[in-house]
Amino acid sequence: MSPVTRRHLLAAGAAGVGAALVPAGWSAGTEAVSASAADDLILRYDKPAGTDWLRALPIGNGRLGAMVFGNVDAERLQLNEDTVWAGGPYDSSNTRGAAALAEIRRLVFTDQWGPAQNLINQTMMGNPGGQLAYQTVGNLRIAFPAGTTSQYDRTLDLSTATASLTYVSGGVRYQREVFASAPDQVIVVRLTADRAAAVSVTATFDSPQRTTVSSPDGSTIALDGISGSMEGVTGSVRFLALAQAVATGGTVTSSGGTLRISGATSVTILVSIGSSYVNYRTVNGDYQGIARSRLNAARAIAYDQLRSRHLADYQALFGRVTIDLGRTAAADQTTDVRIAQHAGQNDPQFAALLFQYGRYLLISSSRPGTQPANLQGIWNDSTAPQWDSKYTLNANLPMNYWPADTTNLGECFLPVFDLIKDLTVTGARTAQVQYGAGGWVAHHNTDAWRGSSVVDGALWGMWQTGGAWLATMIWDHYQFTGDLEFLRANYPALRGAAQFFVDTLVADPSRGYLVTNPSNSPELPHHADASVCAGPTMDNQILRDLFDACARAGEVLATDADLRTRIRAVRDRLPPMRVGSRGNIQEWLADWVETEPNHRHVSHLYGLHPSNQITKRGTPQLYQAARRTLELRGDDGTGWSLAWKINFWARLEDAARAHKLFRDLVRTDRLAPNMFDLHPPFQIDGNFGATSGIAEMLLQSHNAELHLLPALPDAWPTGRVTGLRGRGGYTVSMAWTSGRADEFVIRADRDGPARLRARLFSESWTLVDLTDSSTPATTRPESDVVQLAVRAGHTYRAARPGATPTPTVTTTAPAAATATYAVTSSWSGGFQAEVVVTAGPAAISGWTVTWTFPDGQVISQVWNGTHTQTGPNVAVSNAAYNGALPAGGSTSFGFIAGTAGVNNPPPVITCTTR
Ligand code: FUC
Repeated sequence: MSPVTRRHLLAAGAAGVGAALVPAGWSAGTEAVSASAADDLILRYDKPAGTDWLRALPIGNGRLGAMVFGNVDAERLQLNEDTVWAGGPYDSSNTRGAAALAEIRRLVFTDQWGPAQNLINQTMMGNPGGQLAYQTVGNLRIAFPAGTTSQYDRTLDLSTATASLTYVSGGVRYQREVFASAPDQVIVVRLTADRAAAVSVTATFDSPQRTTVSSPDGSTIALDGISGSMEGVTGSVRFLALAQAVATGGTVTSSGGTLRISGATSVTILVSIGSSYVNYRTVNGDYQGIARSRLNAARAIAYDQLRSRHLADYQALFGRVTIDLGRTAAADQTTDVRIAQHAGQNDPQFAALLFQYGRYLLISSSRPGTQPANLQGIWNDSTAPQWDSKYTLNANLPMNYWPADTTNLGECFLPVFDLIKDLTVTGARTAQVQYGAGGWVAHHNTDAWRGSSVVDGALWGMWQTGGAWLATMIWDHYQFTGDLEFLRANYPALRGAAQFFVDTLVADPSRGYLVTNPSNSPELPHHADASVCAGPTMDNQILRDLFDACARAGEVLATDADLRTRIRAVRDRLPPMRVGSRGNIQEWLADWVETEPNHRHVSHLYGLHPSNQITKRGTPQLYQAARRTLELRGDDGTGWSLAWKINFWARLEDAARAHKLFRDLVRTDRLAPNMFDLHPPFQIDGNFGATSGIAEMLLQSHNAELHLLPALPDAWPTGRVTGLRGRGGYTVSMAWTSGRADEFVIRADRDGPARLRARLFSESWTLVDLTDSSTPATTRPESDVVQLAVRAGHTYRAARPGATPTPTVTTTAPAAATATYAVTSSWSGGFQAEVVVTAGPAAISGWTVTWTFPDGQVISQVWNGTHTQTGPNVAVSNAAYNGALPAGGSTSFGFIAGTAGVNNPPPVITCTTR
């Protein structure tokens, strides 16, 4: 159940119908439901989504997704399963490509771009010439009796990954709660009321796909379908969605595809979906068996168990990072009002919410074994979505995964490496038949079938380094984890990506450099209607990273010494970056001026972010030129373009400008009411890019050092973050007051030298190894840099003298703490309770209270994971509970101090409730 504080119950307004979304922006009602600090990780609304998908709330377990509309009398769960894609396995490679390559290259090198593009369009396009779309499964619709309602409150709680709804109708308080469980692979819908026998609903499936509906048994409905045909490829992914009701009290029947529940006190509807997609070349999976076995397994588990298993799984990931950027009364408004009014308000907590929303969306759309998050994550209501809701490699897919390692969700990255592995097969064929080359190649898009050829026309698709960019992520991920097995398993993909370019780079006749030809600087014409070129700057930057990654991985794995020598020789002949006549980073080999000065792609700053080839201290001239490039391109852009620019400005260490770009993103034309980023239309890359950008403002590690608080804006004067990750294997927590660092707490995964850069080190500071209480020896290579030898498993604390320490080892502090517990208010069928925790000898902070109520429900709530308070009386946690008031019973809660997710299991403190 979602926590409903008494204040909400009193303040909630009447339900209405959500307004349709106008693409150029939307408006929020002005009346605001009052929220409280307790709800800081909650998206909250006082109206249903109506028919507006961008007001519905996303839930997901990586594979299954749903958009929950929260309409009082007509609930809609728009359903997705991440392998339901149009078409089926296909081989897109164009066998004519290799023969035409020499002539295409000649045309490009002699600046005959139009004829070159024509020839590419004739000989290099994949077959089909476009890729295939990710598609919806359909909808589960739940009809409730119509009636007048009041006290409507709709939420998405990021700390529990649960969409909830409550309202009062006919004197009865109704609750709805929906979550997608990863451990049990079902979507769980829970309907309750505070009066016995008050829940009566019917449920049906529908879909825009080719489907049939049925009632396989007396408590289940089914939707059996097959994905659509597209681009001449026959739809072949079969899917089965099942919904089964389990009721307490009342009756459940199912016939003719309609599920009827009447007179129940509570109902759990389990939604299970199976798909026949096995992998990119096999679609004969037992989709019905999968759907049924998941459902049968989940049915055997009590609702409370389903919920606590979901919470344990989700919170183990989500709880690794907490963030507090300060809070103002602006956070008391509903989420849509906060977005609509962001420009005129100081609402630092919204940055924390958007940051955590990105992490929530990644956990919900990308788990080990699932498909990677596509352009819309896993949430798509269409059979023909914009840009096919696939994987665009020239900006969007990489951006989706920028926050994966930095915000401590490394596991969520793994589906990308599976996709890369598939592309090493399909892309090897494309490399061979279209380039006569070894290794593998992927161009600017791919899909569930791992299409690797050129698509959409030369102007957009003739870009060779999509696979190369993906392959660089193998090395980057390894830098965070140090996982040798991972590196060994993925090294062949890295080597194959490099091999392709060793085989295909050609010497630029006028300059002598080795360059890609044909390629482009993504989607930007350098002359009218001409984007095709040789050796665009972005390609050269990506290839430097790829060759370095491959060579260094080969070294670490002690393999391929000869190849390494060749790769390094090729690398040294790549064109260097150049400063153009306008003081900018040149985007092409020639100093051309882009045809669209404000184009959304700023590809040639790949070298600034995500790469590290342009740095403030290492390449000061290029750094200045990168600044100038961004000034020339301007701040405006699509959602993802703004998000990338937050990262760029963070890397330039310009906190004010990074924050300005963040604010530009929080506008009604760039953020939907449900906080989905708008290109427009909805594209999830902007969400992930924003989360990454905020992480980059707080911690950077791209330059063989941890740079702590490199771009902290004035707008977040006092705050705290825990659990960020840095390359080299560091987990970092930081606290600051009035713009000045109080402390950094750094845990090292591995032995080695650590370089720490921070303004703090130019002032006075202390450093201690918290694990053995020693004072590490340090050197000061620069005035703001401290260097020390760190040991695996040790935690180090650098602090401003006098700053209150945050305990990081938490097994003793909570045990020494005491707590008192009291019911502070009650209402029909529920109550609100309060706990006051008193620290032991040491002050404690950064704590979580998990409430476990007598019927086994776990409510992880209030300032869960984010509230930080220091001092002897640590503070109060409130929880609301809708259920029978326990009379004199015993209620327990777990208490965690320190960094959530890093702690040992919390001790359980038992209190008497009355
Ligand atoms: C690239 C971008 C577009 C859009 C699409 C999915 O083509 O240039 O802006 O994000 O991918």
